[in-house]
Amino acid sequence: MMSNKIHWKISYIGLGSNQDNPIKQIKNALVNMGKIERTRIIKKSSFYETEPLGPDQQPNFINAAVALLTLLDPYELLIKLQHIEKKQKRERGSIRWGPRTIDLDILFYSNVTTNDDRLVLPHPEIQNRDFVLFPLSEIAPELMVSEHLNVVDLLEMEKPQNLSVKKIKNDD
Ligand code: A4P
Ligand code: MG
Repeated sequence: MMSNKIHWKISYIGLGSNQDNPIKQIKNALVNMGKIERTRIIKKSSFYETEPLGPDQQPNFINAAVALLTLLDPYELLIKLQHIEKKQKRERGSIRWGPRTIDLDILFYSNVTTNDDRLVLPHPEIQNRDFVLFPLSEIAPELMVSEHLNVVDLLEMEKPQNLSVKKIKNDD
């Protein structure tokens, strides 16, 4: 009777929004991610208000991170996340330019490394982005990002751009 072959994998997802009520967008994305089949959210970070990386003339972002356990493979998970992005963009009409309502990036999927047109794992910019490292440090401080450096080590290092990241009060 002990023949179950299920293999839950841990994955870390970065969430970002700077348009159309970003806090609401992140909350909606968390609800939607909670409904992904064969997947469970096991940890959630606080929300952070972060200065935009990239074009200056855009609102601050709200960023957060979650840990998932999933039976989906990385590409299946990516498709589910893209469905959520699509759903949350469609609800407020289609602005083609400018900031995004919701961005869901797979930061890590177990110890998988890939580099193709659809998916790059681990996400290649983690170490340069305090808006990813701060939320990640709450849910996975010891996670090794490069061969020798974990999330907390990287958080302490100087970044090319010194963009502000502030934890915000969360009402839930
Ligand atoms: N893709 C490849 N690897 C991955 C992965 N690990 N996770 C592909 C998710 N998607 C991945 O994504 C473009 C393509 O990346 C997808 O088709 C997917 O197959 P996208 O979400 O359509 O485009 P994007 O996210 O706008 O592009 P890009 O270049 O990934 O932007 P970034 O790096 O995500 O940056 N400033 C602050 N403060 N906070 C932010 O969250 N985010 C961005 C967007 C810029 N500045 C920011 C923030
Ligand atoms: Mg993205």
